Amino acid sequence: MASDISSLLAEGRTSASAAKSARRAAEIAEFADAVLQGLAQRTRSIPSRFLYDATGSALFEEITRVEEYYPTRTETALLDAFGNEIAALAGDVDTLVEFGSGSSRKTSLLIEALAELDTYIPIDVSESFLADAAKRLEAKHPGLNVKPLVGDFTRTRTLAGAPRGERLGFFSGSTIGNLTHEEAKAFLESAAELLGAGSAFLIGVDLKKRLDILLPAYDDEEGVTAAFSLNLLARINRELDGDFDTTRFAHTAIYNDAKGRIEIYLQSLTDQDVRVMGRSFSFAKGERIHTENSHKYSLPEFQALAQSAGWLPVKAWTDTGDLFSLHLLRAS
Ligand code: AVJ
Repeated sequence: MASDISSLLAEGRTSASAAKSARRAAEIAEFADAVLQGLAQRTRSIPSRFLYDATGSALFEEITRVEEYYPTRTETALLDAFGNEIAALAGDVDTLVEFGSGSSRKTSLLIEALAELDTYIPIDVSESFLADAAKRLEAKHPGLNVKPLVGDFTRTRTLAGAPRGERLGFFSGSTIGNLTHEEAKAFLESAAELLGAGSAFLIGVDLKKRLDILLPAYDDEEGVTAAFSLNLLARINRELDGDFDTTRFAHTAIYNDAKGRIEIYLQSLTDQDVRVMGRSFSFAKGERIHTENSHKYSLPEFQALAQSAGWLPVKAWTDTGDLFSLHLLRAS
């Protein structure tokens, strides 16, 4: 009997870990496809989401603490200063839906301001990240119902089991800046559908600004941002049997004025051949791999984009230095 039970338990464990390694294998296959395809193009590029593995996410956390990187502390200060006004304009919000469970510090400030809140739904691809965030926020806000949703928030179509009532979406950190205008519009449309008519949406958006402030934010003195970028090559080495020499590539950030965005590249410092999964790729000195975009918006530019996607601007807040903005929108 006892051995039956323990063998059942062992089987359960095996199938759980089998599911986990199947997910892991699918993730690596997706990464492999993106890298092999991205490196074979004339203008080489790898989608920015692959920057955020465990190491990349930890390095991004580090970026948010460097002096030159103003977005995180500025957005946090805006939530601290205007949380009550935001909450009053958002209405009697019952359910807060967060797209990509962000830093719990910012979320906590918003939760504290929302007096009627009873349910918090963070949506994120990382199950472990979600579990962590859920635990912290449950401990910090007793009585709050935390219902994590595992998945890609750009593809989430239903909030299964979420209470009806007033909903507020939250998308912080100017993560929307990773998307092109077209992708951002599609995301905003799907968020309107997901949250429903009458819902509110609070979005953190980085502002256009002087290049002497903007460029150092993406190329800090300490080299944390460079390490974050170069981790993509290290990840290829780790997961795809690559042989990138990370000392022979340099992180570069430029501002593309026509597109209103920071563009991040890894630039080859020499002529060199690199192997990935048995395939060879030649780099000429100066040749680049495009790894990330970070779009910047003036207030009216973002309001126009939101309106084109079915959201009415309610109010926008900025800091005194005009570095960062918070937009409150309502689904029409
Ligand atoms: C996570 C997309 C908001 O664009 O500022 C920061 C990413 N990359 N430094 C940003 C990033 C390098 C960041 N977002």
